[in-house]
Amino acid sequence: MLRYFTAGETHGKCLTVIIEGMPSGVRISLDAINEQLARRQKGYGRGGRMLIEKDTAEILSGVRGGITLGSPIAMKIENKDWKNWEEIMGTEKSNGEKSVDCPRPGHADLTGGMKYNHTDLRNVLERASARETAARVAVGALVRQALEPFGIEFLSHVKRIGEVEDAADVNAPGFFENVLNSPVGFGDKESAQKAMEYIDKIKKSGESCGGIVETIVKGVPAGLGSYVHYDRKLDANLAFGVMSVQAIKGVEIGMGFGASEVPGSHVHDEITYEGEFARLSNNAGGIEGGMSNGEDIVVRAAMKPIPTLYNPLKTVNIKDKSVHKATVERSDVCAVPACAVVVEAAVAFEIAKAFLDKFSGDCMADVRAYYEAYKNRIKNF
Ligand code: EPS
Repeated sequence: MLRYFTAGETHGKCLTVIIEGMPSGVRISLDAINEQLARRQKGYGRGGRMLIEKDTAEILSGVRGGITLGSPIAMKIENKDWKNWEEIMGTEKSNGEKSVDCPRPGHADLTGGMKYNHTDLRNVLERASARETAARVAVGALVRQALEPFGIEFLSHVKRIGEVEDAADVNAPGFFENVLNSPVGFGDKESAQKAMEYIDKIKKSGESCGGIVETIVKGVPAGLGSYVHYDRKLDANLAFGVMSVQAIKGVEIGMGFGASEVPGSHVHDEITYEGEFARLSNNAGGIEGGMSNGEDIVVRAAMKPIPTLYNPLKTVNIKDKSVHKATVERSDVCAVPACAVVVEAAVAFEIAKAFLDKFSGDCMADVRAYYEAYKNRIKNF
């Protein structure tokens, strides 16, 4: 079973991940991982931290000569900002400076402090921070390399930033090229301009903003996940993976909440057969009965505005219980384009996990043999 751990504080020395369950024989490109890490750092509305960092992963184990060994893979991403925090965040010694007493509404600060009995809320925010998503992007970028030989690809884009929606059609030619070149991850240039003006306005008023991101997975064979037991359902596992990303408040598959508003004939995708089974539409977002059905998998996620507001909300000081303004930590005004990359990575992990569960093998040769046999069998179904 594919699984991973992450460790690391936002101003600690580094982020670390261990991935267990990758078969041997997967060709790994470190450049491809670093490309995804660089994508995560971009986007209009990001804060000062991204000017300090230049995230790159180092593979420490489990890979030899660019090929996985089947053993656990460890990776490290250094925090360049660490040199400014060594005295405060040192694991041996800390001078206790920059302590946080005034929890930010919407952040993990208050409840995390109560739960772990921290009198300095920095101990919470250091780990709850979305800095951890760099580690998750590295994981997604690594595990998807096991799927690439099978033609599975992941695409993502931003659908909305605050009140501005992308007017472009996702199926229009060149859409994803435009997205890659857009500072807000939109396909339509005019909408992108409006989104940037909106972010400027939000920034000026000391606010932050959220948005909606979408990931599309192409080339997934029918039959990943299962209807037989709740914890094997692919949509349930995708929702878990995506919902666990910092600041995500909603997840939809395909038509999602929209499916509740119209009659069944406007929702369910009619089945055809021309040499193979297909659907005439894809309102199900590629998943029926907890299983991939061979169509594109479409996952959308809603990100709330980041809780750090430069014009802070009211809160209570945990030491003397006096009314205060929330702590202002350096932050992003808008991290929605980055969130699209993180959600894509979370989806990539869940799809890789389901794929390697279905075509389980210790080495890629076994995975490939099982995949081919299965594809041949269902072709004649
Ligand atoms: C982030 C790094 C953090 C934040 C942000 C995401 O760095 P710093 O705290 O040093 O500015 O910029 O995280 C949050 C806004 C948050 O609330 O968690 C990153 O690497 O993406």
